[in-house]
Amino acid sequence: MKDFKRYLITAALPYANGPIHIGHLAGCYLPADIYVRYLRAQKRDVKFVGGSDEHGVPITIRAMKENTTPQAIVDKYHAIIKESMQQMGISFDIYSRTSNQIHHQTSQDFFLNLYNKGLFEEKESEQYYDEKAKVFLADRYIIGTCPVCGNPNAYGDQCERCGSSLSPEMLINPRSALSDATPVKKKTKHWYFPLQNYESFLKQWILEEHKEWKNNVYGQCKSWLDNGLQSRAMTRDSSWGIQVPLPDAEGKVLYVWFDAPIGYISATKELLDNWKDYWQQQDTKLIHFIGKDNIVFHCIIFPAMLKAHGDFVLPENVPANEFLNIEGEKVSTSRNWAVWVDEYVKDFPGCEDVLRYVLCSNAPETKDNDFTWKDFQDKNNSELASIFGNFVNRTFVLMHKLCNGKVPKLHEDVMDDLDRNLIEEIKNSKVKIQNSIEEFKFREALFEVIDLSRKGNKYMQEKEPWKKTVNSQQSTVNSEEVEHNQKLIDNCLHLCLQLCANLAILINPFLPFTAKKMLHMMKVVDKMLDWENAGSIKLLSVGYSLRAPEILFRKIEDKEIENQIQKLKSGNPESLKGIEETTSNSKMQEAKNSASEAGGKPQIQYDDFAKLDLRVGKILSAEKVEKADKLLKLEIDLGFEKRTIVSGIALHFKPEDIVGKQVVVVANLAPRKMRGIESNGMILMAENAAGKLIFVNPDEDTDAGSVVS
Ligand code: B3M
Ligand code: ZN
Repeated sequence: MKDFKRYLITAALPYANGPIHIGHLAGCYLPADIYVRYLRAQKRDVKFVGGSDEHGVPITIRAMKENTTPQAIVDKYHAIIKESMQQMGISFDIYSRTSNQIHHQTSQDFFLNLYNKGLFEEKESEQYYDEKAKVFLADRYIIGTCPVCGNPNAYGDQCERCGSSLSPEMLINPRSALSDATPVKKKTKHWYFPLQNYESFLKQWILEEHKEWKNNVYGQCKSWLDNGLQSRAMTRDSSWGIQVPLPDAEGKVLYVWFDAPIGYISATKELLDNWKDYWQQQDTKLIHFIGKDNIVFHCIIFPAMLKAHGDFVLPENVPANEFLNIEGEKVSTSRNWAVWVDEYVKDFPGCEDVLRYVLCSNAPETKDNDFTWKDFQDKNNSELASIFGNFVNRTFVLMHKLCNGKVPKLHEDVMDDLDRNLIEEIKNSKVKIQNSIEEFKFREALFEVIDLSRKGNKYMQEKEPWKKTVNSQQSTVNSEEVEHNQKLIDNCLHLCLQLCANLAILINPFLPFTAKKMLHMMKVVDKMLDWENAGSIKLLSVGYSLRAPEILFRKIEDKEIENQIQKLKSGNPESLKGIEETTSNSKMQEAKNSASEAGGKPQIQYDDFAKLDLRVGKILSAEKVEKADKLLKLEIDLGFEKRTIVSGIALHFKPEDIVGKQVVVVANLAPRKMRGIESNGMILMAENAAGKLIFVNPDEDTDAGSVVS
């Protein structure tokens, strides 16, 4: 095994086009953070870098939707994301952003390095252009009818309903997702990176030299390499991004996947004067934590770029996770089927570690996994609170009750097998946990920590120190017996306290806030958490007085869980957060799974439909709702009465533009309060593939109140 002197850990740069959700945490931020905290506790030389990815089409689309500039979008979401990371304890040494000058410079230098070596192919091609929006359109932003299944909202690269791979030419009635204009062909020049030239290097490096990579990662790489690589354009036509640093490149920017991974280098430069040690010394262990949709970029394209440049180390491992589903369904930001981190921390203050625990113990390490609120509650109540928290709490309570609040002695003369076994378990657990973490098996490692606390509970239950107290008033008790019993109590609580100290060290990478609380209770300094201390039963000195216990994990009530499920299912427009991450599916060719997204709700009976009272209405007035940038308050004429309806469409329409429009209204929807306004019904909207909203209304002017059936 190679001897590494320093570690450089990266976690994927999230697009600053929306807040992060728990899928992001489970995918890469949490595992990266656990690993880094473990390495720090091991006193290894480690740097953890990350930042926001602020370029690319997702940002420009979002800006168009919110009717603002890309810069305003990235400023807003970078701040939100950065705060969420901090709140969840993701302990980056630097969380930077790709709009920083240093990153622009670093990326341009990188590009020029390859350019000057003559490594790019310059090619002219015809690409689709939106004359209304004045932009070239990526395939994904061309929508039309699928020639195979007739889906009217198929993308230019793929139909999400039938799974066919498409090209824009194949679409019937193609239109721009941005403006609805019919795309036209226009000539444009770009710089292509011939990945095929790196095929044999990649095959050797990954398929031969990195057989230890996780199966899901290795398998994906193998299939890319087996299928053969091709040249890829590393530039785009756009006004947002990093200028191509060449004289004849007006209006051209670097492809976002060219510049984003270089962001890891720029962030390290920003952090350290000696950044080159981390990027250019062969004894650096570089590890990229990412989600599975980023594998090809981190294992194939970026390493080929690094190789072509020649000055940099290659990643030693890329432990990508699979996806986290929610309540059995894929995360969908456009449908708001997601649990947002910024909302979680507001809804569950002080429970950051609970989320860390649930996401880690359920992490999609080898396959897609499911997050459910019920499971969240169970894991908190019956594992964290009832096992781990309970053990620590009992230990402290009994120590105060039976040992004057001080660490009691360990009396060798009365030690028995139970005591010796527990000491063994403490030592063994450390080794198991350590091995699992080193292999990126964080679920397994966390399970071991909880299991050790379970063993603590069992030990205490068998020892029953509370039964050993004797009432000294009792005349029958002789002093020898009292002394003996006190020794047994001492031994039990001595070992339980040492176990608590061990648990603090072992849980620290996973649940750092909890470890901190435990340090406070034990009145010890951070240094105690050094990994080398784990396994020892000499962490707390005899006679040292400790604080009263704090509750580490409160119970989570049914009501809280019901509220979350309700919030999720209502698709609450107030929290309509994002547009779909548009790239991952096409990258992954995963469309087969998404039939349900494309219209696969379960079948209903006519009676179900007949329950709806659908009416034609007319918008009489519309105004913005204060402090809710997504809501409009509408007055709607339903013929037989006027209604107030609050609708989450404010980002899509100006109030003055929609007055007088006819709409279809669900007239018998139970009233609901939003921002203090009672909403009586709902208007129907269609959403196109790019997330643009379109009114559903009758073909010709129709009397208000007309029944729709
Ligand atoms: N922003 C894509 C994503 O969030 C991208 C990752 C960049 S890592 C260099 O899936
Ligand atoms: Zn289709």
